[in-house]
Amino acid sequence: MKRRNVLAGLAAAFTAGCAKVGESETFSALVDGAERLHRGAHRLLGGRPAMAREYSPADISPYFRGNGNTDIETDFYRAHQASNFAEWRLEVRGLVDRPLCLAMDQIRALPQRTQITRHDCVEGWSAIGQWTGPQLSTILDAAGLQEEARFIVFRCADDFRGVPYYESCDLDDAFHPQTLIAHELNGEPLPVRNGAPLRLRIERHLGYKHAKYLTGIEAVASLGQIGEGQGGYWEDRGYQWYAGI
Ligand SMILES: Nc1nc2c(c(=O)[nH]1)N[C@H]1C(S)=C(S)[C@@H](COP(=O)(O)O)O[C@H]1N2
Ligand SMILES: [Mo]
Repeated sequence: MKRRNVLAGLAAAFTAGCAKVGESETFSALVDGAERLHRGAHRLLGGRPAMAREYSPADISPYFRGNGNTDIETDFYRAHQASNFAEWRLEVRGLVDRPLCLAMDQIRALPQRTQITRHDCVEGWSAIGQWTGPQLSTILDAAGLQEEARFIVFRCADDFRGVPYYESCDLDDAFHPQTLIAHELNGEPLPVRNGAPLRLRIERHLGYKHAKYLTGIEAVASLGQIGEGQGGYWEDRGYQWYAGI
């Protein structure tokens, strides 16, 4: 898909985030801004270019188990589940020129990537699955990262005993071609246990980095003020932030 078509699709999502609806700029302003700030391809040249191994359809695990939280017992989540997540929104905010409020249809209308990868959990299990969704870089380019942005924080709908789950990554991983906002597993909408309706795929990293139940993406200059300051729910409890594999 041509870049301009992508941005045309996203123009409607530019509403200064999910809280305030109805403030939209002209389409041309959006295109100009996004092209000026396009930088994904350049970042990869200096970063960690290696791709995670991709597998063939025959390798797909018959059942992709759920781990950590595998359901959310809140009225918020139950209401979205009852309507098949048709009204779910992904808010893109923080150090961006154009905060976005992305509807599921808009996320599905972006250029999609499908990849078959192996998920490795520190608890000692692995599974191979096929994931589909837009690359995170497409969404970040549309929002326009500001110069001060250094990390992307992923906000989730679930918590453990009232402490919200969250994750984060640096810009090399955020713009990596295999970093997806996935809405399908094995060709079907994500099951609830695997993070319906949206979850991060950040291949080359351990399982806990792959934030499920995504509600927001936030560009920040530092992780110090978020959660306990270590960059993720499990990182705040002693796990490594750069959980590379
Ligand atoms: N929001 C959220 N994301 C999460 C978790 C969680 O509990 N909540 N668990 C993590 C862990 S430890 C793993 S191994 C994977 C599990 O993904 P799965 O449930 O699709 O197998 O999700 C990760 N992302
Ligand atoms: Mo895990």
